[in-house]
Amino acid sequence: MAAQTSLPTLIRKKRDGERLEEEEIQSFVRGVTDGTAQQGQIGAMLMAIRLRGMEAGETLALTRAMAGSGRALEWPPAWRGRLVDKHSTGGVGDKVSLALAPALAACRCKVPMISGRGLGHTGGTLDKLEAIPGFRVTQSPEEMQRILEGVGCCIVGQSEELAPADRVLYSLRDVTATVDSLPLITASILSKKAAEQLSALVLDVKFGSAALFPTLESARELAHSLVGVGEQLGIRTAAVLSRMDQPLGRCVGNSLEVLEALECLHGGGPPDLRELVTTLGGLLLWQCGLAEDAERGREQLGGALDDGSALRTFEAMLVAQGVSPPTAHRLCTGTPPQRRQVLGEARVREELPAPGGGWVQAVEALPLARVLHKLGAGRTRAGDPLNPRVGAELLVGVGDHLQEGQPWLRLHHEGGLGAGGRQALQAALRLGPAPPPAAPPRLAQTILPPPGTTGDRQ
Ligand code: IUR
Repeated sequence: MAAQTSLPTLIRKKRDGERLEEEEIQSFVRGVTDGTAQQGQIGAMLMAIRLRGMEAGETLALTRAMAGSGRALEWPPAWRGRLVDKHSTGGVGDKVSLALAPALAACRCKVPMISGRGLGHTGGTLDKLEAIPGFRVTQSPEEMQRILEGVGCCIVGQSEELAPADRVLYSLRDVTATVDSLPLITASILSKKAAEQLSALVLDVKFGSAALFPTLESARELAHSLVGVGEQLGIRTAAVLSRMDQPLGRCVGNSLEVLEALECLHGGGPPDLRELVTTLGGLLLWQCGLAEDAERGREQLGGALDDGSALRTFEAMLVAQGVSPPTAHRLCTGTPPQRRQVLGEARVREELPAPGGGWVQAVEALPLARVLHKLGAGRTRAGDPLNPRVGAELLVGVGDHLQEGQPWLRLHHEGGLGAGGRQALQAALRLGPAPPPAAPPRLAQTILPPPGTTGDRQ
């Protein structure tokens, strides 16, 4: 019987390129969850999957088994069809969730958003929110339900009980060079979303020099895998392929990104941020049947940013998650200096002069993020502390003209930016003798499931 097949036999089977049966995958995940599988065995299986790949049916079975390894969230039946979430594969300056979750809630969705922390050069939504004094990312499922009843959205960390097999596999992938595996990424992301019992999900799959996947083609392959498996799980799933060579918006660093998300929640902020927020939200409103199509959904979402309802929802979410009402109110409705005062500022603010004159061709996200990381904005290992006040504001955009010596970047730090850091930052600014050609759009493509494929269309 497959269920009794020993782990070495399963590993050998995958190693030799054979297809694993559903029960065999379940048996592997059971071993991962109950601790009977040895770390070496898990690592070997991960590498076999990384090298041999998985068919769509195997990936679906792995996702289901991982989702079933822990508790599933439960929601009142009246919310069916309106439970939504967004997942991003990680970028620089990505503060989309902070504006998107409350804007969706203001449009009558229920948003139990489960987010992550930053690692390496990419930022994490939980770290951004923790820049706000008092904000608590740890909430029990019961607390989440209470917040969704009163406010409509919450943004929380992954609890121990949700898809525990993913926690084990993800930490081992990091140390076994098996992170970049399509079936493993798909199962990891979607197992948590399946346990969230969502109606609809939108994925922001990033590509480019500062993304997990460098090319559009590789990101598209992941998006198709995610959309296909998501639909098989009964979640209406769509993906947007978005470029990640340059930071999203003008600010990078946790406190600065909160401030920029607030600008978006006030109906302003950088156009690329608003475009991504409204596109992702518009797709979700359409998938839920709350908008006739994605374009109307986008307008509706934009309306919630413009009329103050998304901002009021954000303020209510902050209070529900531990921020004192006066602090939340001051942050959301105060003047820009009052908002900055709530979050506090780094000791040093330093403007970098352009090393020469010319037209801005690009500002590269990866070197910028790496320098900020060294200055304390990011973490190298899970659990490392970080300084939310460290960050950078771009003072120019692509297509602007700069004179030599004109400031192009304002850095916020606590000291310690040496000559090497300054040099690395200057290299992030690419200048040319003529205006750049029209930039390719940040949003390259939307991937939708073929019509009529979702199992559960309530
Ligand atoms: N985020 C996840 O939740 N899982 C993954 O495998 C990756 C990002 I890569």
